[in-house]
Amino acid sequence: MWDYGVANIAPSSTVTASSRSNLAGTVVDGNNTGKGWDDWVSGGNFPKSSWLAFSWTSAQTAQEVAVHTFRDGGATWPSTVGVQYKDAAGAWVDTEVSATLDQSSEEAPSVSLDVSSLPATTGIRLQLQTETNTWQAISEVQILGTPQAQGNVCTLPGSTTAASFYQTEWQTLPSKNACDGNTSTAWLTWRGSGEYPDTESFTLTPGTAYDVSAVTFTNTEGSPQSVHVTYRGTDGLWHDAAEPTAVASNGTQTKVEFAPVTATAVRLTFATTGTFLKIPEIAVAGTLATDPAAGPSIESSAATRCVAGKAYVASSVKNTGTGSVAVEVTSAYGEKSFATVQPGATVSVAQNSRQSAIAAGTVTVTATAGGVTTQSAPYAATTCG
Ligand SMILES: [Ca+2]
Ligand SMILES: [Ca+2]
Repeated sequence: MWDYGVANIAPSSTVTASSRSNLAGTVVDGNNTGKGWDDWVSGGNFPKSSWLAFSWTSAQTAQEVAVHTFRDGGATWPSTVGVQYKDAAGAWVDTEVSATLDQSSEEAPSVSLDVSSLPATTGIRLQLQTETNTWQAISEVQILGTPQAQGNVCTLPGSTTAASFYQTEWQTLPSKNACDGNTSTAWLTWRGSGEYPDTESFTLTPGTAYDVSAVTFTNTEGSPQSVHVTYRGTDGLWHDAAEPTAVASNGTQTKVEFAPVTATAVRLTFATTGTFLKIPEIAVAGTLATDPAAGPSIESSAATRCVAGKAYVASSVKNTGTGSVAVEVTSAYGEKSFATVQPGATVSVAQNSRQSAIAAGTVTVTATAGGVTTQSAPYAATTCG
């Protein structure tokens, strides 16, 4: 089951730490169990208080922070983890959100912090406090947040990239350079050996599902022959998005457009027989995918009223979504169906109990449009006459 509309936005943040900054990146490398960052210092006097901070260039809406600690020969994890966020002025603000970790655990604990009460923010900082005289070790931090609704999926928070190869002889020009919004940095597959494989690939993983419809890039060096765009669907399998397309001459944009596909990853496989490629930016146009199994959006209510001394249950259902829905209203006094309720429209039904007094109850409302939404609308007891 794919988790629609939620992505780990921690890997797209800039991670900083109170100490041992060179290890900070290991808490967002996707490895939840390996040795990551710690606040170890020499001399045996360990910090009782350390922090890890995650910053983004635009405000993010976070729902949950998962902290995976690491057992480094003993209970090398915090006693408590507290959450701060960055306000609009850039100051760190304390919150009530914190977790206590079991110091007697045999296994390194993982904790989940509910941060859904926090405002949208450009930064989240974890305050790590320990009561023991040892270092604090964190394997990984995942921050589940709401991804951006649409745009260039390549540069959106939550997206990560990988490549079959990048020019590593000087530790530079990795695949992420093609998704940093900066045309002066590039992904390069040049090899000093001059021996080139027949293909090089670039894989974009957004962290959630996007409806993707176009890929554009401009090659600047080497002479890749073609590009084949494939995607990983919500079924976990790879499919063709488009037929292989010739790469335009250097300096000219190549654009591959196709009918929208719901993708959890997008891969560009370049034919590079005898050559390499250099691409400053790859743009992947996408819109956040919605769960097709989710039911339609409705609002329902019920109340009682008296007509000629008899109690009626009056129900109304509003279609608050963007497509038409079928609605069924069922109470103890009958049922009523509406085959088509247009977006924004409200339908009402009054069901006669044929009694002067009725007890409190509920009306069941079912709306169907692909998926099914069921709501219960309560009404109070009433006496007429
Ligand atoms: Ca890690
Ligand atoms: Ca770039």
